[in-house]
Amino acid sequence: MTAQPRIERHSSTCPHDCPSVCALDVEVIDGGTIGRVRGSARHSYTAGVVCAKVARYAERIHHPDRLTKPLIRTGPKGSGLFAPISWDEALDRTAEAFRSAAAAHGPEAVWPYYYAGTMGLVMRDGINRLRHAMGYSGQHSTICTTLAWSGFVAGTGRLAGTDPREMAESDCVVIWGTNPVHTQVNLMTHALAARKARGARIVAVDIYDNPTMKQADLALLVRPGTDGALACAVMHVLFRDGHADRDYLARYTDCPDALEAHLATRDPAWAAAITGLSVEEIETFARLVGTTKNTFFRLGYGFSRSRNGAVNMHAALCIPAVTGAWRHRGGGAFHSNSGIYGLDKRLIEGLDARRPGVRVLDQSQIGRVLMGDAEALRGGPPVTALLIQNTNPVSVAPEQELVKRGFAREDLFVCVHEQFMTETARMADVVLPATMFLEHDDLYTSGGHQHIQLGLKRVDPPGACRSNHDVLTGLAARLGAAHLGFAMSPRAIIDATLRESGRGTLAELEAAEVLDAQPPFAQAHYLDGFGYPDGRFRFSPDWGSVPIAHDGPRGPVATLPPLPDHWEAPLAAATPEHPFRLATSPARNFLNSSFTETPTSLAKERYPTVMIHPDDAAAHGIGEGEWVRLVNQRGAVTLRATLFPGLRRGVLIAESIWPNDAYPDGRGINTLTGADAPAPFGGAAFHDNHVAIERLRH
Ligand SMILES: Nc1nc2c(c(=O)[nH]1)N[C@H]1C(S)=C(S)[C@@H](COP(=O)(O)OP(=O)(O)OC[C@H]3O[C@@H](n4cnc5c(=O)[nH]c(N)nc54)[C@H](O)[C@@H]3O)O[C@H]1N2
Ligand SMILES: Nc1nc2c(c(=O)[nH]1)N[C@H]1C(S)=C(S)[C@@H](COP(=O)(O)OP(=O)(O)OC[C@H]3O[C@@H](n4cnc5c(=O)[nH]c(N)nc54)[C@H](O)[C@@H]3O)O[C@H]1N2
Ligand code: SF4
Ligand SMILES: [Mo]
Repeated sequence: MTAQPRIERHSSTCPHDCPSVCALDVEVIDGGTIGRVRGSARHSYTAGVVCAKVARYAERIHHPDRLTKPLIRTGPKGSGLFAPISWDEALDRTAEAFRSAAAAHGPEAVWPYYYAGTMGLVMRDGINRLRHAMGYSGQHSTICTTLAWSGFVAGTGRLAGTDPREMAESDCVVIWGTNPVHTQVNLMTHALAARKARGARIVAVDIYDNPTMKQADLALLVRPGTDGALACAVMHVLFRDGHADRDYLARYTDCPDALEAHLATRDPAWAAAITGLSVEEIETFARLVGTTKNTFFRLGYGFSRSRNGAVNMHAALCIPAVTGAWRHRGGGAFHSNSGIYGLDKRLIEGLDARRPGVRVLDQSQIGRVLMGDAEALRGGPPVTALLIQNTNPVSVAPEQELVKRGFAREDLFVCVHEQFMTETARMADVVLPATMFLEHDDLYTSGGHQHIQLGLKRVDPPGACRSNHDVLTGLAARLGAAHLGFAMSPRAIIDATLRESGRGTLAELEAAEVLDAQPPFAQAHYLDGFGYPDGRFRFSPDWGSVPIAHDGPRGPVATLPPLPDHWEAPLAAATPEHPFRLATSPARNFLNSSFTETPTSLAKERYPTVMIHPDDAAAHGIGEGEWVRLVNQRGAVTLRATLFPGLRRGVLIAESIWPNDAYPDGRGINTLTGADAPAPFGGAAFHDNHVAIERLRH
């Protein structure tokens, strides 16, 4: 007779790089095996829902291919030949490599490189403590949020907005440039609840008829990078038809008269020619948001991933300032709440140890940095040693040809701390096995809602896996990096961080499960003033001094349009040689490059494809499922075509970031994407590419 398994249920937090930051209920079977993972029904934003990827997390945490031992390279770089070594030896070798890099070129030759594979603050950002304590090169984190945040804060002066739960009280939800059915499923829960309860209309704005667009009452299919034109024409109609809230404009905005005059020529016919929408569609959208005062604008990341992305984000954000939607419950705009928490990060990031004048390198330009591009190196020494946590640049970073050549450099030492043998780990000299979120303690904030949450250790890790914190502590001891944070446990760091931030204690948070940090209504709706000294929304931002915290250099701000507009100039426009515009939108079953290792996600996504309009396919003699090559000045990618009518002609969509080696010649989609830094502060224009498409004959 077999004993009944013992099932415990624990609360946790999804650690992945997703605005939803779901509160989880996790089954632990017999103290060590993860069972079902559900969305917490007690959490006001998660509301009992998680995405399918995380519901089947047992596949990822108990994956047979997880790294469980430190490894050292035994064959040529990238050969995949490694031998197990002890932790002491692995950390000694890594510390020794960092010491010799610093001895030869100064500490800036070492570049700790990280991103948000875990969103836990201790495990994600602790690497900065080592960086600052040692004077290693800085990282300007541009790969995801820079364009979007710059555009939003340009208008509001602060990265915050309407409580996303207020969507339930809205009569019109505009889902603009995000595909939440794939990327943050909980947004749909709240939007659909508004529709069900009060007949709210759902509008979606995207460049292909994705599953979010299919759920919309009004689906606006724009050409890539033209959202600024749509926003301008909508505002033109609002002024023209008396839907501008002139009292609000006078009290809360900087230059409504200049805006109105500027928009006089930007009418629906003008925007129709640019966006590909009909005049009727633009008029319908404008009438809807003009007559529905409590319209909720949910502005996503996707439409900011173009070289004019900050301008487009700002332009869309100007609409609720014209209608005065911010005055109403359920109205206004929301992009990210990352600005509301005000946590004191000194202990986690070692900000007090930071040395002035240390160079800061652009994360997205890792290919250029490693290939010795003098501008990317900011005139400083070469990078000869990397420590990588929570990111997989040999897959996700633009300009992959440079990235791969850079990682292959014989004089470069690379230590990768990972959960799986990713493409980046394969290029390493030392590979260290990492814990997963249920195997370590961490603290989380959320971009997509307003809670501070915990994710505590619930099971032991497999094999010899160690947490990011433990690796950093081990390296700090060997390198002589002094900081209080290296002498503390993650729990002690969490407790101290909460206390020093006026957010209670670890024990209190553990008892309460979550802390709701939502600012009061008047503040969230900016009714007590926008985040600029005069309290006014900026239709005409001073782009050079937008108040977002970042370490990078400023882009060519002089060229940015002074008022919301269609800014064509920086786009990778279609040309006779490269007649198609390519976007690399997210796949449903992968999360960036994570979950490309789990069997169910792989089975559902099948293989890399590019969507093409059937008429374009016919014009190029391309049939369903046939092999094609996408080509631009950076390289060529071979994948299969799939015919999709829900696209504008001349537009291609390649969903996902498959590993390079999922493509027949080992070149993945980021072979084609660029790392040039868009205005005003850099970023990565993943959806702004021009390419040619060629049919391959076999
Ligand atoms: N399943 C899944 N979930 C994810 C991710 C994933 O890869 N897969 N990634 C996670 C991460 S790191 C992030 S930052 C978030 C991002 O999530 P989102 O905010 O949703 O942003 P994107 O995924 O970049 O793109 C969203 C949509 O923008 C569209 N788009 C592209 N260009 C334009 C344009 O010019 N105009 C308009 N209107 N739309 C455009 C794309 O076609 C896509 O449908 O998602 C997170 N969640
Ligand atoms: N073509 C194209 N490229 C893109 C995008 C796109 O839309 N199109 N999106 C971009 C965006 S928005 C982003 S954010 C980036 C993200 O790209 P990545 O930073 O690569 O994103 P993730 O897949 O979230 O996580 C990376 C790795 O972190 C590891 N990891 C997770 N938790 C831990 C941990 O606790 N410790 C350690 N040591 N490792 C851990 C995971 O195993 C995973 O391999 O990709 C960008 N690249
Ligand atoms: S929706 Fe996002 S936060 Fe929620 S479980 Fe899925 S990946 Fe995690
Ligand atoms: Mo991202």
